[in-house]
Amino acid sequence: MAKSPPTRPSAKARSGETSAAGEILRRKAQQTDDLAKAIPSNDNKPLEHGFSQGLTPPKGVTAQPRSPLPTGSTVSEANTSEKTGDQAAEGVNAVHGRLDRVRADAAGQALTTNQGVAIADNQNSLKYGLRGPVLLEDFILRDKLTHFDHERIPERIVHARGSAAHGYFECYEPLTELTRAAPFQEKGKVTPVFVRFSTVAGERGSKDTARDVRGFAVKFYTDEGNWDLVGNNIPVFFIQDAMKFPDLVHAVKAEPHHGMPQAASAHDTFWDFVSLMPESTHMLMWVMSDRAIPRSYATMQGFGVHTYRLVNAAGESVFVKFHWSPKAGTHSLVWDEAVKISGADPDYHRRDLWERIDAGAYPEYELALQVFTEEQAEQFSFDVLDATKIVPEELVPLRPVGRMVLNRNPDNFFAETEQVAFCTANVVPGIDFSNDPLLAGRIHSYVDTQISRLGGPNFHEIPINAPLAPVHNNQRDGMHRQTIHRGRVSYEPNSLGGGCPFQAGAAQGFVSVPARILAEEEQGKVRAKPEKFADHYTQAALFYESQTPVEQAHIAAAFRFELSKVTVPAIRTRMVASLRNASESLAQAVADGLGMDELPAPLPRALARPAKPEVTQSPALSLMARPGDGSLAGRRVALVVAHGVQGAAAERLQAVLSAEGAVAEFVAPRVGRVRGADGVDLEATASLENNPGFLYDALAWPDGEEGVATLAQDGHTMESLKDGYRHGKALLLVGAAQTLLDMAGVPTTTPTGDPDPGLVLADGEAGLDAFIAAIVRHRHPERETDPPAV
Ligand code: HDE
Repeated sequence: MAKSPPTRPSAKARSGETSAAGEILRRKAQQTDDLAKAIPSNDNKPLEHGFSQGLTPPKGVTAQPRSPLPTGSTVSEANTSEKTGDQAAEGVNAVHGRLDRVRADAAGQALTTNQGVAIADNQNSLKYGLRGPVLLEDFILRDKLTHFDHERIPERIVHARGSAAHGYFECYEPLTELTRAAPFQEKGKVTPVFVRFSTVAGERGSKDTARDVRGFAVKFYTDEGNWDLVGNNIPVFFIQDAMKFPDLVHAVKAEPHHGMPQAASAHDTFWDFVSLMPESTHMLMWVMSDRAIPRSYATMQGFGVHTYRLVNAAGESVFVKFHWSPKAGTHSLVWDEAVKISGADPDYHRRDLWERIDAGAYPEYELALQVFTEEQAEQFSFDVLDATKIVPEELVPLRPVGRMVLNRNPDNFFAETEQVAFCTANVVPGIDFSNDPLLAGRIHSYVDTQISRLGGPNFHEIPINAPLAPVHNNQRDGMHRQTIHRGRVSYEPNSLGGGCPFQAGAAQGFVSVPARILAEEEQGKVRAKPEKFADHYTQAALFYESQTPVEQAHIAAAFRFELSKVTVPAIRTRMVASLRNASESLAQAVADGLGMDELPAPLPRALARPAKPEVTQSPALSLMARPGDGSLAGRRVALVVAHGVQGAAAERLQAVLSAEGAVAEFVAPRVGRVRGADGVDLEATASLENNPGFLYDALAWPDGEEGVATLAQDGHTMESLKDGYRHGKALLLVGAAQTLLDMAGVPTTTPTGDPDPGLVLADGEAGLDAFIAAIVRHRHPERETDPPAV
């Protein structure tokens, strides 16, 4: 094999003059022959056989051309123009790589057609006379309308509604003993990421605050290709086998006859299906918990859900589960609040993500791994290939390995957020799959769906999807191909391209971990599940029993709400019968809520005697287990004011909260200037009408008799105060503002007669400190009653 670097012919040597003499063609022929001779045979062929050879594929046979001549498409490539650009740089595919080359900016530029022809008049169609017919020859009008007519692409079948951001992943320490995956090779190694969060059931234009699972999909642009960790904010799933996914999705989406309800599981078909699929029970617990109504994308966890594998350079593999934990802590909305927000601001989570990043309060998440061996997994009471099961943290602790920071908003929603195509099939050397049957279906499904959603097999060339790592293969053509492949070789093995692109071999390339050896009786084609998959209730009980009483009450209330929307009594009964197998007290609470006089008999269980679980309480499963870093970053506080407020004190309140990282804004009956009683005027950036109080994390009413009197006349004030109280938020009422409490019927003690920890009535610095502490606590559920007293 020739080792010396290829020499490039100078531009002069490649000019038309010389080629006219035939010299260049003669050299091309000579060098092509030399190249072909350098690979006299395919020496790797004998290595393609046998099991052990299969584990360590060899590097492909390759030879270096003497110059770019023999592998080029044409000898005229040195005749460059502004359009062709320079002669192809060897080993480069510029379609991939950084986004700069496709970012467009029209500043200072004239309007053109898609062919780059400047448009003189963008106001009128071309007509025959002022009042005459429009002419077919108006290519400018047709260029514009034709493109417009095709501006939409099919939305995602699930996870249609989403929002995304750019950022990076930073590795804490080398994990080389576990994996050869590029992001984990060095301490401080930074890998760019693009992350898309989503709801599942609703259409693209649906509300953000639906009760639903949230997608948490991360695309790592690693040095060795793209790795997509396409997860959710809930660590388990409804079903165990991909065969059931279309059924699940058909059941949860709007019912097909009338297209309702939008973005909601509270309807007959969903509950009909899940009550007949008892393996859903564990996931139902999570989806009925406040996890399914997160406060923001920055305050929810993420999970890879399936068991994956890590593989080190020696080919040794362990099982792994991936966990993302938000630095800001896990915080959720309450249901009444989520319902109201969906009306006032359907873009609530999208806006929150955008504003946090624009304000520099970057969402941050720590990545932790649960690592265990195949032998350990064999001993667990549950099957790690069953996506309806977690591996409790108490059984296998979390090992933090890095952090992810989202620090840049996309430039263009469509080009990036909409066109990004996540595929569970996208793994890199060092990451591999387990035999989870749900995962297997996903490995097929994502690529398949992108082909129709993004219009063909070349969606990997769309800039947001293109890896930073170079791409070279013999795939060709198809709709919307961007790459202009140089040369005439598009097959392997070859000698005319010097064997390139050559097979990378085991040292550099992706090698699948050889499958686990199966017991003799497991060998053979079969459509069935492993026995442990039949335990449908043990972990549902574990989740429910690990929640705080408030969380349990919210779960019961959510089941009650959802099932009260079910119109078929038999489905309600069936669901309550199923819940009895997970928790008698929950089943009873739900039955009471639905006015059922007696509990139905429990549903028959698929497994009479499930294995004894290792863990029966897991405090880590409570949302309260991750309160966050105690900062106010990203919290929105309404300072409710009207003419006659004490301006200076209100300004100070705003300054202190802002210094703590909160977004504190003046909200008045109308936007604009608010006159302070002390001569200090304020600027209201929102009104109680355009931004109702329930859109804020906390509310404060500064002092000032005249201002308070005005607010007392405004029904929005009372609603804001009542909502703030009902939703458990931190409330500060200073001086005269405290009279509003009585008017709104808001008590100052909790139902048990204790002081309300979220209601701050103190003045001055003490009041401020108490208010900040109350906001950090996020919610004050001590005041909750069911039904709400206020
Ligand atoms: Fe998906 N899923 N899914 N899913 N999923 C899609 O891919 C599918 C599953 C998840 O922000 C689709 O590009 C099957 C589990 C996320 O663009 C589709 C099965 C988990 C996203 C698809 C599952 C997910 C998707 C629709 C059962 C959590 C949004 C459009 C075998 C671990 C990604 C698309 C984004 C999207 C198929 C189950 C997460 C149709 C067949 C389990 C976060 O390919």
